[in-house]
Amino acid sequence: MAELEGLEFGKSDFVLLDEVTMEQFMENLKLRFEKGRIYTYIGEVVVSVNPYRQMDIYGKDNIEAYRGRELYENPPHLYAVSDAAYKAMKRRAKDTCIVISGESGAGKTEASKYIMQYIAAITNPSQRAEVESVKNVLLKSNCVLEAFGNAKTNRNDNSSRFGKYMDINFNFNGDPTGGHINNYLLEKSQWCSDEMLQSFHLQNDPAVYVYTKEGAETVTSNNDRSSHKAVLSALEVIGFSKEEITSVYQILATILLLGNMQFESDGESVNIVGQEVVNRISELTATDPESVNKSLLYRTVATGGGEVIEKGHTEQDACFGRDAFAKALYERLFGWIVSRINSIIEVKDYDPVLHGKNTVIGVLDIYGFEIFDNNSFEQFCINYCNEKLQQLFIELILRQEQDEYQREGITWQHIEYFNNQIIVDLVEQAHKGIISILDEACLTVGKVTDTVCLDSMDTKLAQHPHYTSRKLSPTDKSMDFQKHFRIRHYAGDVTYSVEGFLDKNKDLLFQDFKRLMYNSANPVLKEMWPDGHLSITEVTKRPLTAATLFKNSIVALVDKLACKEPYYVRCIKPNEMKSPVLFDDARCQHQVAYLGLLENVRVRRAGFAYRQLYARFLQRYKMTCEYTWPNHLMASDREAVEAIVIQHGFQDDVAYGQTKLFVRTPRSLFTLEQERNHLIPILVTFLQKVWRGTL
Ligand code: AD9
Ligand code: MG
Repeated sequence: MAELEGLEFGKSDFVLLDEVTMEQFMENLKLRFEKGRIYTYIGEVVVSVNPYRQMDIYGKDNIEAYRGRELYENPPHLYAVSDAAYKAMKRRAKDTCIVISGESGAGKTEASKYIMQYIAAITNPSQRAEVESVKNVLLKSNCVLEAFGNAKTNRNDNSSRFGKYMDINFNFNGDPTGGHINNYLLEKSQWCSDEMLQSFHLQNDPAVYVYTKEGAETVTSNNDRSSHKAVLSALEVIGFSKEEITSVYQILATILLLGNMQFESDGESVNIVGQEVVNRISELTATDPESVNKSLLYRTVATGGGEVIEKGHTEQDACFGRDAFAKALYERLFGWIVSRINSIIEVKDYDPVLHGKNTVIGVLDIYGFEIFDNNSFEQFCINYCNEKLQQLFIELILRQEQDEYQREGITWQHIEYFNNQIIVDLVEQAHKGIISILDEACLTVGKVTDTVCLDSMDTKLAQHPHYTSRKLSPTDKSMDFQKHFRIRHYAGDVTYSVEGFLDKNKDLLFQDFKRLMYNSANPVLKEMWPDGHLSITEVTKRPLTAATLFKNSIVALVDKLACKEPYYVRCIKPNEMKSPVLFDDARCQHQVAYLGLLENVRVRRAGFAYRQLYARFLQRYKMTCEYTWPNHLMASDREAVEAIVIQHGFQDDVAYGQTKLFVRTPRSLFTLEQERNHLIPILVTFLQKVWRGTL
């Protein structure tokens, strides 16, 4: 429970609301936002509202104020949960994780940066060089990943187009020794947009673009030179070699050239407009021009009889192949950068006998639930991911509560909550789930269209309470026949358009491109395309689809998180205008609803809203009771705490655990806090007089 800052700032913990209603929740959230209090707790969960302005709450003094303190001792802050996660890790040798969720532009990435900065600031007090270098690399990796993985979208000027989970490893001293990054790439189909290219500071204009071997400077625009320099220096600090950095820019330049490449057809054959571009690409990728030309205009296919032939592209095929190639280049580059960073920051030579247990804090910054006017495959994946995380959230929060009651010997009252397993199953179940149906359609030989796939879903899922479509609900005109299906997500109904689902789910890159890259004389490039050595007849007939790969990575992520002690940051976006003063009630209420925050408060309150170690409780409230101030003479702290509780008349509202006092309703504590707030100035005046000798 957070320190009360005075009621004019609203309640610093939603658990303190008089009644848990949406009205009261929203009123408190809005009041706090308007008063510049962007963080509020629900127990140990931080609810954060994006302020859209620089707040003076992240400085050195702030870090010091939170360092080593308990949650309720200071106003709610990311630093407080970071410290809680760090303390749990250090004192109890627990692996912990901080899960940051919320929609695009809600402030997740900013939050993850503040958390990392806090952890960096409070560790390695003795400034050991090797630890400093690990910290530096961890922080710099953020800059690189942002440069390559972020783009300006209409919802966020600096939108992360990938989910990121970063483990930070610590030694027994509590100092970082290394880390590991997992990325959850998703928007393959949106990569290489103009914004994307600009975001890594290249000009998408062939007229200005001339690549020279001297370096990458020539591919940057003047405006972006400083941030480009920051990325370049970050790459160097992390430990990328000169050759590697050059290769990165060569690949980016190739993507640019592909973006501007055009084809022409004379009715018989298709050609690339201007051979110069082919030469440049071959130079940049260290491949021979003839092979570049060929992979762009032909594809190798195996006939039924096992014969291998070269089939000329139509103009449409060629455009399609070129785009798939550019996207794949980008995707592999990003994946390679992440794995290079991982190999550099991986904990090496750690001997648990010598160095003690190696503990971990994980930080997850991942796309939140998305509902757009037009929802496609990407939203389907994102929302599935959020279903999985929501399930984990409920499970862990409830499990943690139950564990603690059990440990402390307190009778626990079971709380009903909506178990979204049924929706998770709808998406991921083997054979019957949407992903399975989709995969089956993708692997079927012959012409299977998105509509055929929808039909198949309609047949198999007709009875599912969380699935519907126009065919299954013919009167619902908000959906079109043969186009839409709807999932009743825990966060609300989302109508998906099935158009493009199959294409986005398949690996559409012709093997010829993979071979081309594999045959590159540049070892860095070659390393990114290990599957390029396969000939067309060896290529696996059933490659894993995008949805299945994504599912596997999310399942692995959830497994990782489930064995850690979780801390949560729930981010809310106050408005669509990026305005620091506008609190859009409807938009905020919607987010509160789908993040399940009310449910969270209820769960928290249904058990015991507040629990505290006897000694800590005493320290904070001993001034409110004559038997405990300034010191008590009782046999134990527990008895002293009982005296306080009885003096304030809420003995029916508490339970005494082995080591902690549990308080059921926040009101009791509220009285205590008020009493304390009332007494502090009196005590301060009193003490000042004592010191001055005027008493
Ligand atoms: V996305 O899913 O990656 O599109 P995020 O990550 O949730 O999204 P981000 O952290 O990038 O959002 O925040 C968006 C913008 O809001 C930032 O660029 C800042 O301008 C602004 N922001 C967010 N949090 C803060 C903050 N604590 N203080 C000041 C903030 N500005
Ligand atoms: Mg982000």
